[in-house]
Amino acid sequence: MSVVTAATVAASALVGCGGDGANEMHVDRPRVGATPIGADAALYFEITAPDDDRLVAVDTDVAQRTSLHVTGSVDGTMLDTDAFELPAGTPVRLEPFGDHVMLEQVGRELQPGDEVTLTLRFGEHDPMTITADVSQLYELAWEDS
Ligand SMILES: [Cu+2]
Repeated sequence: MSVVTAATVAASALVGCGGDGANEMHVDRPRVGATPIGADAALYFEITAPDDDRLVAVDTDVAQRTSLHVTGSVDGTMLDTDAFELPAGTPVRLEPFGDHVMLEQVGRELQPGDEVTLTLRFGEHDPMTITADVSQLYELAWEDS
């Protein structure tokens, strides 16, 4: 009896480890604000890292360059940062009036309903390609979650 029990426990443990992408970066609701050609667009999402990591860069064809920005709490000034820290298992939210990725001088108008492809680059994890929905500015907040 005890042998059967041990085997059952071992099988359950294997299923628990293998499922649900435990080693994967998880990105929720990537979205970009609608922006006229030549202007700067903000990218927001929520990201959860499987292990301690940092987001160090974002690549995309739609912008001349990208920056990681933190928004100062006093006057709303946007400041460059080298990376966003991603503590293991902790959702990190980029959102209006907070941290965000700036897509600078977009090469085409970004209209609601468009999609933008981006590659996230990390300190440790492999690069990850995501697709962000272009949304009206008033749709960018997290109020529905
Ligand atoms: Cu910015």
